[in-house]
Amino acid sequence: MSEISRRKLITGGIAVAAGASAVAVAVKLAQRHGLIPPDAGVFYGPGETLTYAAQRLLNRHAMAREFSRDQISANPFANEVDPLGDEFKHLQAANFVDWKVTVDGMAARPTTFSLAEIKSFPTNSQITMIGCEEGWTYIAEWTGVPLSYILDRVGALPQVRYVVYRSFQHGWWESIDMADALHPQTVLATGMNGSELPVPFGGPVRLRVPRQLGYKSIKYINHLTLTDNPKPFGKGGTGGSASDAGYAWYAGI
Ligand SMILES: Nc1nc2c(c(=O)[nH]1)N[C@H]1C(S)=C(S)[C@@H](COP(=O)(O)O)O[C@H]1N2
Ligand SMILES: [Mo]
Repeated sequence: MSEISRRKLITGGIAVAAGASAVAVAVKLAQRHGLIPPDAGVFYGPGETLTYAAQRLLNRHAMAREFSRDQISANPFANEVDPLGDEFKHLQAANFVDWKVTVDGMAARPTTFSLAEIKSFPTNSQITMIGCEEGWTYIAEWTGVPLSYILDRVGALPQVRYVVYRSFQHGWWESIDMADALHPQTVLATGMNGSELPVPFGGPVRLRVPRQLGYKSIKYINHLTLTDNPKPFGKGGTGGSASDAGYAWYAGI
């Protein structure tokens, strides 16, 4: 069973056990605390909101499970991506020296960083599992600069509530709230299993969000925007390309 259908079952189970009125109360509580995912009321109903709110009230600081080095998958599976195009090939041929990551939006010091700058920042490493909504998983070690460091560096303003992150690959983008953006395991990864992050796995830069399903770990990151509202981004008003396509915006695991 895929992670998403498993999650639906669990959510459904909670809703049935609690009864519809208890769900309504929980949704009111969630509203009071501002714990409403951007896609609420679009494709997903109170059940999804409840999952998100429960996670945020109970698990805000929880860490994604970390594994030992001997549990790293021998043959990690890189999900196929659409062709990356000539511009990407040129950047790759030059070892990505001209790769840039722009950070803009609600920041005191919006900045465009070179890949070399990103790599010069303090890093941490984590051995975590990535799981696709289609059911497969693998375990790897990712190394990168915590997103919180980048936010600090550009002077994120207090009103920032979401980080929108976009891929060089047109149409691939997501957003996360501050609980995930400031989480110590959320990193702009440039390394994997002790080497440079390979292109099939999102090199040169991927946002690794280990507390959510794989589709939130966008590859080929070149643009971050700090905002108080991710809805105007993209076409569907749900805060991400996966949620615009009908998956949950909050894909916590
Ligand atoms: N730019 C970009 N990022 C992406 C994707 C993609 O096709 N393009 N696929 C997503 C999906 S659906 C999953 S499950 C993971 C897969 O990660 P992997 O290739 O390391 O297995 O990457 C995510 N990030
Ligand atoms: Mo996926």
